[in-house]
Parts: sequence; structure tokens; C-alpha cells
Amino acid sequence: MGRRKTGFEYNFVLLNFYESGHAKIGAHKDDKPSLDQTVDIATLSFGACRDMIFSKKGCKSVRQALETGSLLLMHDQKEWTHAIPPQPCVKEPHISLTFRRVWSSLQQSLDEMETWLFDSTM
Ligand SMILES: O=C(O)CCC(=O)C(=O)O
Repeated sequence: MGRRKTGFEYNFVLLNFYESGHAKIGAHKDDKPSLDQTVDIATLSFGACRDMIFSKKGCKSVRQALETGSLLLMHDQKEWTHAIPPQPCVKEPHISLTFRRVWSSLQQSLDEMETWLFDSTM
């Protein structure tokens, strides 16, 4: 996926597997130094529909449904937090592919992603 659909070029993709609505990701910002902040993060969603909640100080939170086959672009990652809250009524898996542009080495980026994924799913 790349420039034709989003206008950006990516060099890193992360696959998240949510086994059911019990799986979640806590609120976090994608503000790691390895991320090129001029490039929107693109999320492709598959499977059961899950919600993502965006929050920013002084703004009303926004809830966005991640429907199968949808493409979401996340802009201003340093300003907004986002989360996938638990939705226990969802029984089917959800898969997301998040595309990023990173500055640093692949290993450095993987180490950073591992840290925040571990922290935000606890
Ligand atoms: O799995 C998702 O769609 C969200 C993952 C996420 O929060 C992120 O990539 O920063």
C-alpha cells in the first residue's frame, strides 16, 4: 500500500490481531522519535468491526468504526491519543495492518513498537 491510495510512501507495517472484543489497546500517542510525523499512519482493517476512540485535550472525543476493508488515515499523531476499547459483545477476530514511515533502523523501530504495544495492551 502506498502513494496511490494515501499520497504517502511507507516502509514499515505492523499487524495487530484482536482475537475477540476482549482484546484492546489503551490510549496512546504514536509519537515515537523513529516515526516520520509528516506521514499519516494508515490503518487497513479486516474482520469484525471495532471502534477506535480519538482524544485530544480540549476537544470532544471522536469514535470511529473500523469496518472490514476500510482505510483510516491518522494525522497529527503527536496531538491525538487513540485507543481500541474492549467491546465484549464482539466475538469474532479483528485484524489491522498499520503502515508507517520510520526513520531509524528496522530493529530500533521494532524495539520501540514492542515497548508501546506491551505497555498499551496491559
Ligand atoms: O490496531 C489498530 O488499528 C491500532 C493500532 C494502534 O493503535 C497503532 O498502530 O498505534
